[in-house]
Amino acid sequence: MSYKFGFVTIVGKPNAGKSTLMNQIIGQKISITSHRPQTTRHRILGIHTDDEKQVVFVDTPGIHAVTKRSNRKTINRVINKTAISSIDGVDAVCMMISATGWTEGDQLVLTALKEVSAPVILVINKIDKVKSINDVLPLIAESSQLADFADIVPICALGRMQGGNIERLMDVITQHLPEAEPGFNEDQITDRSFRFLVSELVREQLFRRLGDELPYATAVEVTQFDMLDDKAQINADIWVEKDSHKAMVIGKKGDALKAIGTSARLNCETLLERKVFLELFVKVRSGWSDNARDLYSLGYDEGV
Ligand SMILES: Nc1nc2c(ncn2[C@@H]2O[C@H](COP(=O)(O)OP(=O)(O)OP(=O)(O)O)[C@@H](O)[C@H]2O)c(=O)[nH]1
Ligand SMILES: [Mg+2]
Repeated sequence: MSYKFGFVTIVGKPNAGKSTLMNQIIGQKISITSHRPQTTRHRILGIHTDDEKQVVFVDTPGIHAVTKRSNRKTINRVINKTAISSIDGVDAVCMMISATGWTEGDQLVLTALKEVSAPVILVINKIDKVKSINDVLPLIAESSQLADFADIVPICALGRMQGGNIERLMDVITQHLPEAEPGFNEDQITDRSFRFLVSELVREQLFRRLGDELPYATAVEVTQFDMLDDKAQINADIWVEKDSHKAMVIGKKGDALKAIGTSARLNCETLLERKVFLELFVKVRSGWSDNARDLYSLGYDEGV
């Protein structure tokens, strides 16, 4: 059989498990995840290569309704645009929903997919949340009435259940890939630089550790990145919108910032496979999320 190579975009409402699935398939954390919606802000490629195929997954920010209020923020418009523009010209689309059932948010994603010519595979995620696979059968039946999906595959992206059915999903995806030579080097797993991935690993901890709305008002910029043979020295700025946010990110006696720094550093060490010295600085930059130039400098380079 000849080699297959193609692009597959993963879309879905915020929190569906898109980034978790991509990391599970690639076997490394290249896209950050958290229990909060709208964790992913950028399009990130994850490249899976084996003897038969190379599949380039495109992880996208969750597509969400833009209300009058949120539409005022440039970042919200950019995030939806990033997700929708990532569907163009790919070989297949994986649309993720949760095994707990269809929601208004999922319907919105389905509407965004209406004009798509590529086959859409419906991925029903989080099947560990239902008692038995039989409980997913009505949802499969309901879903097949809603749209003409190329296939419907229930999975557990966390890999908590044996197999989690991800192998089957890969088989289904492979059926839709064209025969072609690989487009990327076999050891390349993403299109993003280490510098970018490190800034994301810091942002992941902000999303996991800070309460309420605060994570959404933060961004991370790596200001120094020195990779030596046996260690890396990395400095990063955490941008916040106001002084009160700065105090919260730092925490009592610096506790919060310390915990954020320790977890991010450990993840950086796994990624870079060397000892990491990570210094974090919290800076107030009011209005960054609404300023096109600031967004551009943070890598939100899609159609600002
Ligand atoms: N129980 C369970 N939880 C899951 C599964 N897959 C993902 N999750 C959890 O769902 C939450 C959201 O996962 P993400 O991968 O960040 O979701 P996402 O779709 O990338 O979200 P956005 O980037 O915000 O659009 C995290 O807390 C994951 O641990 C699964 O199969 N089972
Ligand atoms: Mg994500």
